[in-house]
Amino acid sequence: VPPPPSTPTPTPTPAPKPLPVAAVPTAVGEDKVEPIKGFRKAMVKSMTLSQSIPHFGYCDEVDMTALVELRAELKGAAEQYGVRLSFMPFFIKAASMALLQYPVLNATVDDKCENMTLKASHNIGLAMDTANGLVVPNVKNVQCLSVLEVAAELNRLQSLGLQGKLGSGDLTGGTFTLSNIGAIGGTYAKPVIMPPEVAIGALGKVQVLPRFGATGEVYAAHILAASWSADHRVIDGATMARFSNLWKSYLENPASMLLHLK
Ligand code: CAO
Repeated sequence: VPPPPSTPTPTPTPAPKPLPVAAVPTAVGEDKVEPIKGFRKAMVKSMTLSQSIPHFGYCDEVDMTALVELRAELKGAAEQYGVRLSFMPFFIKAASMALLQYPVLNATVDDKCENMTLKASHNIGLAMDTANGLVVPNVKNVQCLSVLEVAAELNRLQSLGLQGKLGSGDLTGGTFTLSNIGAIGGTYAKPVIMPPEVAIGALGKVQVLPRFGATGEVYAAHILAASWSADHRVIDGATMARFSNLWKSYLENPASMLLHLK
């Protein structure tokens, strides 16, 4: 009699692992309803309004290597006047100088988008992260100010912003906005236009990255990414790109700003 066919013995399925037990039990708190008021309420209004604007986006990178050196040189000199010199005053002044060539970007449009006003003053707004949320004070008449004067004004606005003491004079009348989100982090952003303005730029964190020099050598470059948004009903992409090129050229070759400084 042949032996019965041998049946393979099934491998036992391992017992499931027990769920990890948290050493410290986490309490489930209560949901909290917060009224939307103050600066946040203002943001609801302006950002809802801006949703009706068709945004055109444009990004480029700026080699800040020369400007990083220049700022390091000038920082001490500014401190003698009690002024803290970050990159922002250069970004703002270069924007104003480029706006002189492209005034259509320093403009406002009316509610029905029937009229555009090219603004005589360059009141450059800067998005500011404060304890009370996002505020956008502006530096008035940047076209008439030196880089040092822009820096001093920026220091004043920043200190008022931190104390929650910015007044409506500083918060209204902006004509163009820059948002230095790179002070917190990040590279690219998608900035939202502050109506009735027509353009805004967001600046990323300056990063040290390898880039090629004029003769093909690799060097450690300080790179800033800039992301622009423009109101595509009234601004075409070519204008935004040309403005960005000029702004970038001032920052990449800060000595060239001297030629046009008044
Ligand atoms: N890349 C690298 N370093 C940066 C930088 C950047 N993009 N921006 C700022 N820094 C540096 C500054 O040069 C400064 O360095 P030092 O100590 O060596 O001088 C330091 O970081 C601190 O700068 P700061 O933030 O105090 O000053 P600032 O003039 O550069 O920026 C302000 C001022 C108000 C724009 C910024 O503090 C801020 O609030 N940014 C956030 C903006 C924001 O929230 N945007 C989102 C809007 S949409 O919700």
